[in-house]
Amino acid sequence: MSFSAQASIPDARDALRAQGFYQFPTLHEADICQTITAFMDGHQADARTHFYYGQTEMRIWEAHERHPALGQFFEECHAFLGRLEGKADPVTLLAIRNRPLLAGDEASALGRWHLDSLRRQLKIFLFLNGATELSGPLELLPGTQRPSFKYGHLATGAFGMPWDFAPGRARRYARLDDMWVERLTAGQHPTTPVVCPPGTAILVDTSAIHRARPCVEGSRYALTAYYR
Ligand SMILES: O=C(O)CCC(=O)C(=O)O
Ligand SMILES: [Fe+2]
Repeated sequence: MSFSAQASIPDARDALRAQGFYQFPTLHEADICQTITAFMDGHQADARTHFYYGQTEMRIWEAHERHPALGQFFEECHAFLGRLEGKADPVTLLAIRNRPLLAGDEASALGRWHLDSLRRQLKIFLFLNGATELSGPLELLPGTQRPSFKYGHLATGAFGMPWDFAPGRARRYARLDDMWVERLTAGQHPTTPVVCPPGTAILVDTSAIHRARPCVEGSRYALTAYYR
């Protein structure tokens, strides 16, 4: 069965509002997940393929145009969001593969916590081979997507000063201070790493504080459906 087959719209709405994410109750078909990871491993890098963190992270953009199984997953995401939001305004599908950071590359483990935007923004992730504590799970701080949290911290300057929001300025919320986030996780907002079996999909409001935890062992293959 595919990931959205038994999803509940009221449950998704409640979870998004309270926690900032909703885990779909059904795993995506194992054979389709395997087809996609094999496709990613065989992919020849092109202009829309980017590498980060000493080549350990590969991002294949416009993934929905590259294989029927990827196109079908993206279509299913649109259908679910259409039911949830009354519309789906898709941007693109990313296929992302992470392998362990290189020995001694401490820099790539830092500066990862961020918000994608200050306003509510939805993404659907599919963890094709699941995720472990060590393979670089998505982590987020539940509740930090709430307007009361975001706008409260906007006033403290933690997400940037008013002049950071001028066009062309780096947005401070795109790279949060690690120590500041660690204090939040030690207090009211413990982090939730999405440790999960292969085929797990989740819907996330990426205006919550989140990051991909550094991969130190194994590998993580994921799809990310982007919406406006
Ligand atoms: O790949 C991940 O676990 C999260 C990456 C991220 O920050 C995002 O897609 O917004
Ligand atoms: Fe993000």
